[in-house]
Parts: sequence; C-alpha cells; structure tokens
Amino acid sequence: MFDKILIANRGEIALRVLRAAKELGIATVAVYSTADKEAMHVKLADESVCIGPPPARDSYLNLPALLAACEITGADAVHPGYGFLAENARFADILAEHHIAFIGPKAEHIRLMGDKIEARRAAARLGVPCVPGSPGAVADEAAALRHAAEIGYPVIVKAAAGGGGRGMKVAKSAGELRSALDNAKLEAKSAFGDDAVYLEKYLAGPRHIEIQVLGDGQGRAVHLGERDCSLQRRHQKLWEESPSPALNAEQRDEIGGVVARAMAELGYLGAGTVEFLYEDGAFYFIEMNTRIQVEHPVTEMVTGIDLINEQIKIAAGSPLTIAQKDARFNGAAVECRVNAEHPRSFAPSPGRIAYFHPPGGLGVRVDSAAYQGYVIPPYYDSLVAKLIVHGRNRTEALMRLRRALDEFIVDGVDTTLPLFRALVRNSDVQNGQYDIHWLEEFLKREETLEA
Ligand code: MV4
Repeated sequence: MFDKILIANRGEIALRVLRAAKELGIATVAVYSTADKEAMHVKLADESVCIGPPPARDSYLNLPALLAACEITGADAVHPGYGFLAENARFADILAEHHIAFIGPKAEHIRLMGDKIEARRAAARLGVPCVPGSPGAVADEAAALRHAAEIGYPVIVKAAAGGGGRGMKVAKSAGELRSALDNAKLEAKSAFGDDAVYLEKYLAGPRHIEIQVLGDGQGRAVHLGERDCSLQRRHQKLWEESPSPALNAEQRDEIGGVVARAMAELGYLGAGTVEFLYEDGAFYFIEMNTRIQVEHPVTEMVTGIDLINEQIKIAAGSPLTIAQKDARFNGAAVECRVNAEHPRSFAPSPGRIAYFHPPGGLGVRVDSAAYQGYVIPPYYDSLVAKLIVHGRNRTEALMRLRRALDEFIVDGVDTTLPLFRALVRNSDVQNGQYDIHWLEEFLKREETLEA
C-alpha cells in the first residue's frame, strides 16, 4: 500500500480523497494555489505545498510544480480528483517515469477514450451499443452527405477531440449539413486544435444515463449500476440520481453486464463511467470518462461501496475485492450540486460565506469544503456543496431531500438552493418524467412566468 498520497486537486473532492486516505492509514499532501491558502483541504492534510498563483494553468495544472511537490514530500502516489489533470495521459506517463503511482486508469485508456472516434470504435468492438453514425472521421462534405443519407436525418456533427458538448452541431436536413460541418470544424479547431469530426444520428429527447465501473486491469471488472444525469443546463449537471426512474432491475443488469464485460476485455483499471443516451428503451454509447466523477456519491449511497477507497487499492495493485454478485443496489439516492451562482441567471457569486449551516440526519450527506467565513475565490468552479440524500425508495429520498434543502443555509453568496427547492416540489421531477432538455425548458417557462 502507498505511504503518502499527494492530492492534485482542491475543494470538496480534495477532502473526499483525504478522508479515504486517512481511513486507509495513508499520509496526505495537499497542494494549493495562493488563492487557496485558507482552503479546508490545506487545513486537513498532513502536509501542504503551495504550487503557484491563482490561475489553474499556473497551479493545479502546473506539472513541474506538482512533480516538485511530490519530490519534496516523498509522496508515492497522486490522486488527481476530477477536472484539472484527471484525464491527462501525459501526466500519468510522467508520474510513471518518476516511479510515482497515478491513482487512475492506464494512460493508454485515458488516450483511447479522449479520442471520441476511437472510443466509439472501441465500444462497438467490445459489444457496447452505439448511436448509428459514420464509421470514423468524415473526410469532406461529399462523404458527410453520403453518411447522413445512410444514417437518416437529423444528424449531429461532433468533434473527435470534443466531449462535454463543445463543437457539436445538428443538421435537420441535407441543406443544413454543410454549415453544421463547417461550424463544428471551426469550433473544434479553435477549442481543441483538431478539426476532425464525425456524424451520429441525432436523438431528440433522450435521457443521460451512465454506468459506474471498476476494473482491476487484469481482466476483472464489475458495474455498480447507473446514475441518471439528465437534469442539466448547458452541459452542467445539477441533479443526479440512482437508480434511474426510467430503468428496472433487468434493464440495469443487462446494460451493466454489457459494460462490465467490455471493461474486463479492455483490461480497464480503476474507476470509470460509461455514458449513454437512453431513448425508447434502448441504450446508445456516447463517451467514457476515465476518472472519478462529481456525482460518484450517488453510487456510493446505493451500493455502500467507497469508490475512492477502491480506486486507491486498485492503483496499489490489489485485485478487485468486489464480485458482481456482491454489488447490491439499496434504495435510492439523489445529489444536488449547490453552486455559488444565482439560482435563475446562474451568474457566479464568489465571496465570503457569512453563515453556513449544512443539513444532517438519517440519510443525509453533505460533501463540501466550505465553512462559515470562507471566501469562495473567483478562479475555479462554483461548487459549494454536494447534498446527497438516500432513502429506502425514491419517495423517501425525495422526502428527505425536501427537508434537507429547507434546513440548508448558505448566506453571503447566491446559491442554487432555491432552484432545488422548486425542483423537488415539481410533479415531473417527482414522477421521474424528464429528459436532457427538461431543465432548460423548465427554466424558460419560469422566465416567461416572471415577465
Ligand atoms: C448527442 C445528443 C443527441 N444525439 N448525441 C452532449 C454532450 C456530449 N457528451 C454528448 N451530447 C449529446 N450527444 C446524439 N447522437 C444530445 C447530446 C446532448 C446532451 C447529452 C447528455 C446530456 C446533456 C445533453 C444536452 C444537450 C445535448
């Protein structure tokens, strides 16, 4: 087992990793930018190292500074959390060259899944159902027209280097394909420096359902069920839950089995998430995330499995200790991302937290690095706290969520708490009747009501 883990992240995920390390008896190193001198992860770590000025590229993305911090402290492993360097294959390679373990997947799998065309090809080869689309990158307009005619309109043009929704354009007919192609290429070139694009059938109103997996890198893998992340705005998830209100146990076992077998065959190591669009009872692979995700606690609450603990043990070379039959799915869990943002305009609201009172009680979990008097810096994401509730069924979870949201006080900055208080009382949400467009349509309706 490792002696000392350096946590290359900040905020609630840095605390989450720190807690898992402490439970395993592993020493912790926090790194921080000058903007995070007073951050909770710095206070709770055994040691801390300042790695640069506030901008992330100079601190949390600063490879030489992170390597120096490992060297100075003698850390033998690095946990990247999510975001920042979590899916940077070069970082994983460089750590390996320095004989420091990267608590994450093999660099080859980070690279594979970073290329959305290669990821799709791999998924198809491994028996994972994909959206009908072009076999690879589309060479030119003529090829795009040929592929689109075969797929059938509407089609969506996606960037190979994309993900998270950037560089995507929809064409409803052949007449719209040229400009969709040009715009997608232009956006992809400027955002990623790579203008390769591919085509898929455009699904009009799917849910976003993702499967959590753990692999030991030696041919064993298990799935830990799904999370429904359809409630999002501009590709920012706001509410995630497990199980999906749209699935039953047989559907879960089936898609989960397909994913676990695929990851076993790939030799996948560590935690990963396979993302699907789900429409009319069918799953379509879109991407794979080779990291721990923000919404992982939803899975932890339902399975009772500590995903960070598993990541650390796997990275240290332990075989998987969880068999598929040991993965039991108990009750229902919901996570709300409480952001320091205006609940309607979503304008960031950094500043001093004048009063902080998180909720508690049975089935209530708050993952947060915030505290009363803490000043939220303007440089990073606006997540203040994740409120996660668990119940024996979805009704009980929603009852607890309503109560916990009413108890939660964050004064001094705007937060998305009022939005969640409205959502938990909404009949579509209560009935689980939503797709990936529902939240944006809800917000539009609310806007017209106000006007
Ligand atoms: C799609 C789609 C419809 N059809 N692909 C957006 C982010 C990227 N991960 C994939 N995305 C989409 N791909 C096909 N073939 C609709 C989306 C999409 C979306 C997906 C998941 C969650 C929220 C979304 C919001 C808008 C569009």
